[in-house]
Amino acid sequence: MRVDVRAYKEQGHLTVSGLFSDAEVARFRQHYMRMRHSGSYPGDFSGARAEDSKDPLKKYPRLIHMHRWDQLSLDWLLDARLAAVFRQLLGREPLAVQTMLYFKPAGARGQALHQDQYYLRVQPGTCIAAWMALDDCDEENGCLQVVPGSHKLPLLCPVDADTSQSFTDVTVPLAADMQPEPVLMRAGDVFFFNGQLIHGSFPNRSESRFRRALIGHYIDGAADQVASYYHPALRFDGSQVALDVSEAGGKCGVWVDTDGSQVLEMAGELA
Ligand SMILES: O=C(O)CCC(=O)C(=O)O
Repeated sequence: MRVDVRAYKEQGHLTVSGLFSDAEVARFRQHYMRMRHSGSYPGDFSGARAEDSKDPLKKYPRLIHMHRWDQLSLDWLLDARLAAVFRQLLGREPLAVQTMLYFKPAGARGQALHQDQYYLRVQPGTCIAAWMALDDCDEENGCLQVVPGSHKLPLLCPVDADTSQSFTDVTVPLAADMQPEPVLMRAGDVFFFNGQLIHGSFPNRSESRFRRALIGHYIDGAADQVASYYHPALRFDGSQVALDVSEAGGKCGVWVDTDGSQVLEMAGELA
């Protein structure tokens, strides 16, 4: 299957429709619902302000790094179809570092706009995500939102997020002419996006619909450093790669008004 590499490079994202079948998606849904209902796992995270007992994410916290202890998750993370898309988009296979499962039940908060590289701190290069919809997603159930082309920006300095809308507590400010756009997807579609792309999601406003997603995070195949939380990195054959831990800190961008327009100045320091 050929994918539109030019669109990916221009926009910083690309949807590959129907990459996984209905039967596979049904199996993933059943597998992760069973996993969620049968206990708690390292890294379960229901978010900032999670003390609110009515928060739906209390019952459905995000799962993380399941590939470290769940074979189905590892098999998906290293699936040959994902590798084939990556080879086209990047010219080589990346290294796999993370899985996550977002359940996002009805009424759940979203995740404020952010850049993944803020967390992964890949050097050199950046990260890339494969975000697979396990339910059809649209604005009602809190689909992904992205700012097309924003992958060309450096890391922006984070500010506090509104935790009534987001289960994470940091976000990035947008310039006045930047607007997030919804990413409408069918279950089984996979959305690939660059680690600098500004993205996130709004709350699930539906009465009863889940918006489940299986997410893989990968890093540039030539990278030699990533933040410690993401070790070990894996090749697509499952073997581990020894990388260094990237340093915290570095410069980040802030929007500054200059003669009526906003420009980005690298005036801030990352924590
Ligand atoms: O699924 C969402 O709502 C946000 C996911 C996300 O931000 C990510 O995978 O980095």
